[in-house]
Amino acid sequence: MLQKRIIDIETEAKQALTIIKTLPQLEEWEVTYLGRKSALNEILKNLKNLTTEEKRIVGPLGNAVKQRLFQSLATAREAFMEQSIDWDAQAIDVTAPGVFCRDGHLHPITRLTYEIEDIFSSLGFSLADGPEVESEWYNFDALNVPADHPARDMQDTFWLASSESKQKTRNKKQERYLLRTQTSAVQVRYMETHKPPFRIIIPGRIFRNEATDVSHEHTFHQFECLMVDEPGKVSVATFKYIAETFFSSFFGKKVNVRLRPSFFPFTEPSFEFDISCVLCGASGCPVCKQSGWLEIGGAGMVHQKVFEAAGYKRGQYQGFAWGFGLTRLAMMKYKITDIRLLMSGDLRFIRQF
Ligand code: FA5
Repeated sequence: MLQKRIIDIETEAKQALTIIKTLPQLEEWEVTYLGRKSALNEILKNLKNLTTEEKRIVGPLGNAVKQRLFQSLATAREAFMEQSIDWDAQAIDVTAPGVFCRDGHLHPITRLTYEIEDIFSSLGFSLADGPEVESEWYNFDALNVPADHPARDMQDTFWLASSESKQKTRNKKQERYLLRTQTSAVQVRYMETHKPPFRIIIPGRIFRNEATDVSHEHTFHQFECLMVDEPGKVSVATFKYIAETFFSSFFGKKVNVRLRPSFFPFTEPSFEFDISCVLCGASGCPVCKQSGWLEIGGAGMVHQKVFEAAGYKRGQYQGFAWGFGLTRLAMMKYKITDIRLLMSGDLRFIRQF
């Protein structure tokens, strides 16, 4: 009796399918014949009330009919989809002009950073890094710049509001935080966890609370170089050689380096260093103000107090450090006349590189 009912359901469902004209009608058909409350589903749900003998016949038959109805539904749905596609509208016009898609590219500062890293890595230097939000200790104290020393005013600082932390510094005063004013802040961080000999470069973004003009930014990039070894193995001459090799490779022509006496609390002796003007070949031009030299950065032999702050013994090691403004170097390389353009985010400017 149930067998006949199932076969009748299948016959009725297939007949109903032949007169369906739209997709909503097909959905209705699905609910009627295959839905949760459909007659076929009711029969299958109540199988448990049948005798074992009946179950053996009704179960497989009910499931087979269900499968066949699902198959019919899929075929009908596919036919409806085919009909609903407007093939003419889908045709591709191969003569239509393409949509222009502009390529992205690296920012000139990023490109220069990679270029400089490549040159230094060919000279055996490895890369080091540090946080932009730095403690007063690494940015100043560890670099031999005491709190009340006028040298701290050489670099105007962005202090972090409520930067008084619960942590005490090594000299027992409250630790304060700032936006690092120089990549030199990474020196002691690195030395605390590494033993000489080593040679590293530290590229990075730094911040100074100063008024901006064509050659001064509040946010710019520096490049630091630190080489430390036993006494007698690293000297000012080593620095000069590395600097000349680097700048010659960077500018693709022979560049000379000149040192002038200067003062940095973390180096002794300290220098400002210039390179021979790459624009006029040191013969004198408006860019080098007819001097034949371009000011590049600061340098010196690492002060023994800096080594001590890192946990090395006084006199145990010797090394040089130098740092230069990467942003100013980019200006020279690409002949950019206003430093503020580089961080302006103005795509008309950036797209020229
Ligand atoms: C320093 O920052 C030292 N940390 C450099 C150093 C490293 C000395 C290791 C000794 C040993 P200074 O403040 O002079 O030094 O800055 C270095 C370079 O950053 C400058 O020569 C200049 O090229 C660049 N610079 C400084 N201020 C600005 C600014 N406001 N905008 C753009 N570039 C700047």
